[in-house]
Amino acid sequence: MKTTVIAAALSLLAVTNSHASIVTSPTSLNPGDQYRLVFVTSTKRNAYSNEPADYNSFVSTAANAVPELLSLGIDWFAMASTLHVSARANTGTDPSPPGDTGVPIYQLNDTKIADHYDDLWDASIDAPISVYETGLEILNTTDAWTGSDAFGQIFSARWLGTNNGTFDSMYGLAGNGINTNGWFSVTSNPQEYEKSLFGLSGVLTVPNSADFNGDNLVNGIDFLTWQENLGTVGPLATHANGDANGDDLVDAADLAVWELQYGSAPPLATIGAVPEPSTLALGMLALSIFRRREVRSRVAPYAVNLILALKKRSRCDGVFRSS
Ligand SMILES: [Ca+2]
Ligand SMILES: [Ca+2]
Ligand SMILES: [Ca+2]
Repeated sequence: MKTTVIAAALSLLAVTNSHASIVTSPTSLNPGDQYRLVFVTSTKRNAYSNEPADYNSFVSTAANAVPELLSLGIDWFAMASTLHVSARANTGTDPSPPGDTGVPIYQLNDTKIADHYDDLWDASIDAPISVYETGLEILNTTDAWTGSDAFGQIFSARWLGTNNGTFDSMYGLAGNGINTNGWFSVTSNPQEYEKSLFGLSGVLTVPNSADFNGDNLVNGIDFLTWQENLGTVGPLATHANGDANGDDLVDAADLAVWELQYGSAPPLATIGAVPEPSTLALGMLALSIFRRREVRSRVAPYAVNLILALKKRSRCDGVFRSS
């Protein structure tokens, strides 16, 4: 018990002590939702190289120097065009077919930049990209190499590493002071200049979480939230109301997540695509819906027992006032 409490306290301390301003799991999304993260490198480099891998390595080095980003275990890509590879292609953000292809893109202060890849590459972003990988805000502006036009395509004779009649490459602008129209393709500069780059993560998924009140701890308070909203279906079944797995139901499956995570911090974002619900999971979901009334009738004694147990624990962790 003491070990669990100390571990939870230490993990909380670790979060508050390092880059507290970095948000790696956007608060407006629900478990199961996919997204990508973007930042501006605080480090700068020239634009001599014509190799996408060099720029990808540069943004990865910046990201992986930050514990919160390193712990995601995700790949990072430079939003940059070279001779044969556009920024779209290098980042896997080709908006094809047109419409709403792709996932939303957030920066590290929880601000959404684009709803999907079409929105990213329509020459205008929803908000300036204004946060370094360290979580620091860029109050004015800073340059970032892109080698691209405003639509994320290779800029003719101005890609990174070009020697096609010129040694100038295109750059864009980051920071709170920028115009969000044409942000990605402002003008060109000599490649010897040192500039930032935009780094984009691979696709991340918001994990199941039973931390319903967002205090970074899964405990009895979150259980009470689940209990109060048990049986809620549809738009009211939000994460804040006890939907731990994002299926728009507050039911026994959410309690199972709570039980798994009890006494710990909620998990970090996970990598990759949302797995298709397995036959087993679908079967369990059907069963949980079928049993909802039964669960409701059974939960009262269950909850009482659990709260009694939690009150016993309160001598250790102070979740509840002792009675
Ligand atoms: Ca847009
Ligand atoms: Ca909580
Ligand atoms: Ca649920």
